[in-house]
This record gives sequence, C-alpha cells and structure tokens, in this order.
Amino acid sequence: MKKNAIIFLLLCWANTQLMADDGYRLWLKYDLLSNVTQRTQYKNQVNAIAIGSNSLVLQTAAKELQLGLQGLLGKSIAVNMGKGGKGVLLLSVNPTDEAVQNLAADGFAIVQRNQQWMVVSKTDNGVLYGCFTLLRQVKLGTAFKQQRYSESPKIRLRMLNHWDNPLGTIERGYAGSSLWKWYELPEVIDPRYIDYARANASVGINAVVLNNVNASARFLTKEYLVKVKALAEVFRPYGIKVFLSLNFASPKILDKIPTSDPLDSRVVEWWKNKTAEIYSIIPDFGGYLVKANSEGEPGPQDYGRTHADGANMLASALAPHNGLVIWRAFVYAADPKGDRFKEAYKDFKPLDGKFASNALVQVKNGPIDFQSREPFHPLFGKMPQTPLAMEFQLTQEYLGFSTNWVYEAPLFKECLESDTYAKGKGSTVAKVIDGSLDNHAWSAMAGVANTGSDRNWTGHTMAQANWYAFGRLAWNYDLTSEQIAEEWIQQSLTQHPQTVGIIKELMLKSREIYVDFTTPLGLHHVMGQNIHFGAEPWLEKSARPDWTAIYYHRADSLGLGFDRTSKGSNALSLYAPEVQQLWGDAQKCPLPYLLWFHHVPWTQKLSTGNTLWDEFSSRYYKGVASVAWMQQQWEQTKPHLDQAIFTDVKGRLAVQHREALNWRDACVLYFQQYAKQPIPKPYEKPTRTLDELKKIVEIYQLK
Ligand code: GCW
Repeated sequence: MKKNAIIFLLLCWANTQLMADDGYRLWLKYDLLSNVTQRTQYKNQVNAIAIGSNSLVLQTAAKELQLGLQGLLGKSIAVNMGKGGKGVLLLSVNPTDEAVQNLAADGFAIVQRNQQWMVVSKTDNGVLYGCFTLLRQVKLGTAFKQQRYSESPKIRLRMLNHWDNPLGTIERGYAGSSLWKWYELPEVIDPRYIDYARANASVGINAVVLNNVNASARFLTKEYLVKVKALAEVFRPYGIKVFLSLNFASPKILDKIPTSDPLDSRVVEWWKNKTAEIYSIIPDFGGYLVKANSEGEPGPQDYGRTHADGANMLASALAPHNGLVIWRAFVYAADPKGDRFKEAYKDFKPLDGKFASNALVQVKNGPIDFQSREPFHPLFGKMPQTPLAMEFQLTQEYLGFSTNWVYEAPLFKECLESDTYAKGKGSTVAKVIDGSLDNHAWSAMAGVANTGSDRNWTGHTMAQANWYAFGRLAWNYDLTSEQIAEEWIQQSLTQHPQTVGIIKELMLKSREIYVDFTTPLGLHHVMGQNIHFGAEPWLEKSARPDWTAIYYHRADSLGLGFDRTSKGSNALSLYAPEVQQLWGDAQKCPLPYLLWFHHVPWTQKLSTGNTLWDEFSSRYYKGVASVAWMQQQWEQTKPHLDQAIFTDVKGRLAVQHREALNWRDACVLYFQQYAKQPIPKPYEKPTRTLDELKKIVEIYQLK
C-alpha cells in the first residue's frame, strides 16, 4: 500500500475514534469487551451465525448480531444460510417450537440444544429483538447463562410519536430540527434514518408516527406519500411500521369538498379512496393518529358528531387494509368556571363501547398535560370496552427542555403502577393499557419523541435514557427504573463500577429534584406561557383561562392548591371510591398529590411536622441545593467518561442550576405575597426582587 493511502486510512480511523463517543452511537456501542475472561468465553461460543430463511428482517437481525459480536468479541463472524451446528448461532422463525409456545408474537427464546445456541421466535421481529437482547447480554456479561431464556412483550404497539412539521421544525422539540429531511426525500436517504431505526428496534419499538398531531394535510398528498414510502422502506427491515397523523379537515383542504363531516358520504368516500391510495404506496402502512377538536384542530364535533363517529369513519376506511386508527383523548373546552381535569372524561367516558374494533383511544398519562407529576388520568379503568393507549411525553416540554436532567422512568412507572381499582385491588394502569384487564386484542404505548438533528440525538445526553427507558418499559413495564438506568449507563457511558453507581443515583433522584425546585407538593401548571422551562406563577391572562397559572394554583390569603373534592370541582369523583379515599382527605393525602386535590391553609401542619408554607418554600431551597449536589457528583465521573459527553453535561447542569434558582426565587417570592410569612430558617430570603424575576421571564419569552 502506498504511504499516502496508509496515512489516509489512519486518519479515517483516528477520526472514527474521535467521533466515537460524542453520544451519536447511543447505547449501541460495540467496542471490544474489556473483560478478557468474559470475552474469551463468549468467543468460544460463537463462530458463525446461520439464518433459516432470507426475509428482510431476519437478514437485519443477522447483520446486527454480526456487527455487534464482531465489535464486542474482536473476531470475524460469518453469516450463512442453513441450520449450522456446534458453534453456529442459529436464528430461527418457528411458530411451532415449544420454546415459544407461551410467548406473544414478538417474544423470543434464546436456547441451547445439542450444544448449539439459537434465537427462536414465532416471527421475524421476535428474532430481531432476541438478537438485540443477546448483544445487550454480551455487553453486560449476562449472556448464555441459562439454557433457556425467554422474553415476551407486554404491549403490542410500542410507538414513538413525532411532533415534526413539514418545514423541519419540531413542536416542543429541543434537540435540533426534525430528523426527516422532507425536501431531500425520497431521493436522498440520510444514513441517520437507519441508525434511528436500529436504536428503536434495539429496544423493541415497532411503530412510529412521523408527523405532528397538529397535522398539516400536506402529508396525505401524493408528493409527501412517496417521501413517507421512502422512510417506510428504511424502517421495514427493522420491523417498524409507519403511521401518519392526519388533519381531520383534509377532504376540505386538499380536495375542496365542502365538508369534512364524518357522516357525509362524500367524506366517507374521500377517506376510503385516500386510505386505499396510501396502502397502494405503502402496503404495510400502520394507520392514523388523530388529534381532533383539541386546541383549535378540526374534528367531528365541528359537525355535531362525536369522537366515535370520527374515529369509526376512519376505522372503516382502514379496516380492509388491517390498519388502525388511534384517536387522542387530549381534549378540553375553554370554560373559566370548569376544571380542565374533567374535560376528556366528560367527552370520552360516554363513548365507551362505541368505537370500532380497529380503533384505540390514546390517553395522556395525566389529566392535564405532561406535568412533572400528575395523578393518573381518570379515564384509565373507566372505559373497559375500549382499548386505551398510553401517551407519555419523552421530550421535556414541562421538564426543563434540554437543559435539565430528568430521568423519566420513575415518572412513567409511577403512572403505570397506579391502581385504578377498576376491577378491585391490583387493577393497575399497566393492566388497563396492556389489554389484560379487559381482554383487548390491541394494546399500545406511545412516547412523544425527544429526538432531533443534534449530533447526540436528544440535546441533553442524559435524555437518551428516556428514549431507551420508554422502549424498555413498553416492552416490559415490570423492569425497575434502577435496572433500566444501570443497563443504559453500562451500554452508553461507562462500565466503571463507581461511576455507574454515581450516575445511577443522579438519574434516580433527578425527577424528584426537578419537582422540588419547580412544582413541589402537587403544584402544577405554573410555568411560563410559551417557554415552559421557566416559572410564571403570576400569569393571570391568556387566550384561554386554563392556560394561565392562577387557574391552577388558586393561591389566596388562606392557602394554596386546587380543591377537587366535593367542596370544589369534584374531579375526584371521576375515580374509583378507593382512589377517592386515598386522595380525598387533605390530612391523609400523600404529599406529592396534596395541591392537586386540596386548597390547603398556609398554616396547616403537614405530615412532615412543618406548616404548608414552611414545607413548600423549603422544598424550593432543597431542590436548588440538590442541583448543586448533582454538579459536584458529576465532577467525580470525569476520569471515566468520554470528555465530550462529560463537558456537555457539566455545562447543562450549570444552566439547570441557574434555572433552578430562577424557579425558586420566582415561586417563593410570588407565593409569599399570599402566605405573608418569612422564609423558614436556615434559608435566606432571595436577594432579587419579584419584579427582577418577572423581567427575566419576560426576556425568556422574548417579550
Ligand atoms: O401540551 C400541549 C403542547 C402542544 C401539543 C399538545 C398536544 C401537539 O403544548 O404543543 O400539541 O399538548 O398534546 O396535542
């Protein structure tokens, strides 16, 4: 080889090393295992991979396994067709294999028979998930331990919802612009689309909605459908189905039909034809996600029809193609005297039993809007005849954008583990949405994506863990937040035991810390009107009353919080009696939910021994101190992390500290006007005035 060529190759290599750990590779880092004994042991197990059939997904599975094992074990591994033999890892799709009999379609078993290891499933996708699991196990040192290991997903549709717009912006996106380069598609296929699909498949995500629920009708035009087709082709080998959000007024917008009334025959016909057109372009298209009659979006109520009328019209257009309609329940009328908490329930509960069999209703985890803590949505457990899909938000709209570190697994699990008591004790939200409580064929969990064009995908590197955790929990919600954190850190950041321990502790505490310095004790919706990372508890006027802060906190000279008992809005009555009992008595209500349900006197003694004011204001100070603690802890990780990641997170933590101080001072000074009590010792009164803090928020809001 010529000298120049060698230098060129060396430079390429050096470049990949430099780029290696800036967060791009996510949790899919297949570097040589540092544990030599383990490496040798695994090396002896696998010499080659064999696939029994040549389907797209199986080929992907083999390719991914090969790539991963070669990197982790440092040896070359061939992929062949056939059954192989000793030392050959067989990937087999065999619905009659006894190892997979009791598993769901996408489940898999990793078994050893006659000295041969195999990954077996009823479906191609199952084998793919088995391969990614095996790679994870090799990386974590837990592979090939049992002669038979199996997993089965608890939720059938594990989906990301992108809120991406045609021009490349992302609604509530904080990691750059959209991954989808609509203008360049379908001709240019950004290799990043493939890496995105790999990451999803590696955690079991099998469906994506490409565009914003505030949907442009443009996505249903021929021009866009060929772009969507190009993406579907990239995702198909990874077992991922593509869905689209639709604009309910599309017949009017795109084809000048005078109405979009779901019961009008011209409209019915239009959707039937449009849907058939989509399936002719994308034969395995998943279906539609719909936001209707919500925040100004069009919908069936514009014509005096119900949400079920709208959903069923689309469901019947989709049914011949085996497609699904996922209808969102995020609706609320602007009623200054009402309680937004009750709105979706009021609209949807009466429709239970009225939806077509290929329709699901997608409900946000809580009744308001992705706050840092919400009680579970009262619809869970109250619509037994309808499959309810869960909607979580991964993007941190109300959790500090990309400058705050909030590990969301505890938030997701808190909701999933809540007991609805719909069919007695143990009727958890998880059992409602996995379909087991009411025997539904379909089940779904959606995460509003936090991905974007930033090199590390999610803006804050630690937010990658939320994408990861979402996939893992949709697959198996019984995993603990700690398990998920541990495996994510080990795959993404480091395997140095002390450093893993430090980062894990930070992750597990991060959400509660965020709650403390923003909305302690169940306070909610007091963020800035447009820029949701800052406090604006003084917000009194907005386009709608339920977009202000005072609507929710109800501070007055007596106390703080929204009375949702029978003396107030009575939203509590939407829950089962056992839940009402749990939250209904202000003296016994768990503190995290206190101000969600009660207007509590400032002077009331809480279970901590402090008065409401003292406890409430102290939490802000503790929260800020905890962010300082996070910063100190993070310093200790430096020797064991990639420096690009270390420095980036360090910077973001410093911003988080600044924002935490703003939250603390704004809230403490604002609410003190009502409580009329001093800041409790040993804390010091903020040095800034309330007016100064209002100015800061104004600057953030670009006023
Ligand atoms: O919380 C609100 C967001 C909107 C979003 C809406 C929704 C897509 O602020 O940006 O719109 O929720 O979920 O529909």
